[in-house]
Amino acid sequence: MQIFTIVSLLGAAALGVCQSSNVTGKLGDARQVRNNPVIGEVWTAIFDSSSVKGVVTAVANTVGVNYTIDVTGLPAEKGPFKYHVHVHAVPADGNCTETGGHLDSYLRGDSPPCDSSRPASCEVGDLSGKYGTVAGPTVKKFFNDPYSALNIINLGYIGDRGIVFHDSSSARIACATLTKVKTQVVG
Ligand SMILES: *[C@@H]1O[C@H](CO)[C@@H](O)[C@H](O)[C@H]1NC(C)=O
Ligand SMILES: *[C@@H]1O[C@H](CO)[C@@H](O)[C@H](O)[C@H]1NC(C)=O
Ligand SMILES: *[C@@H]1O[C@H](CO)[C@@H](O)[C@H](O)[C@H]1NC(C)=O
Ligand SMILES: [Cu+2]
Repeated sequence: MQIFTIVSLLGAAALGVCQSSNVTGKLGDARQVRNNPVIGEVWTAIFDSSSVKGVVTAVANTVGVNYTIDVTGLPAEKGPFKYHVHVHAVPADGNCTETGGHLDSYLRGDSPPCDSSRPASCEVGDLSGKYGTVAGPTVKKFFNDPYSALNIINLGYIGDRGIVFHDSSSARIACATLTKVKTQVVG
């Protein structure tokens, strides 16, 4: 009886592991982006609240997007911090709630949490799930996300959407909109 119980518990645990390792979007895993129209095109989200200042830069790459986080003023005692691409831009009043939920183009949802060893299976916008949370107060971090797009026809399009930082209670402590940097015409 005891052995039977242990065996069924182990079986249930193994099943749980199997299921969670297969979690993906309703539309499947995110596809790598290889059709950005202008490689090297730069978008920035400028943070300039009373506390958090700096910039998150997104550069169109041959595969996905190169992100650089360069911010300061995150209240270190409230970390670690998560950061995501949310669906909507930040409105004029700066209310981060109005950026909506994570960019989740493949309809995965955020539960169970992103498995960073399978980034294609995570919400496209769940950047900290895929590439790690950050500590404050100052962050400098670079990563490439193959699933983010700067081609508006792609599911993973991040342009004109909000970048949001959350503290350890998930409160939205800072947000800014990714905006295309005007091309400099050298002449
Ligand atoms: C994942 O799903 C596939 C197909 O549904 C199945 O064959 C495989 O055993 C599953 N893998 C795990 C680890 O659950
Ligand atoms: C993106 O980052 C990779 C890795 O550092 C680099 O090789 C590549 O040139 C970068 N792409 C652009 C467009 O800057
Ligand atoms: C921010 O927006 C949310 C959702 O619309 C609203 O409930 C909340 O009151 C707003 N906060 C402020 C400070 O305006
Ligand atoms: Cu978020």
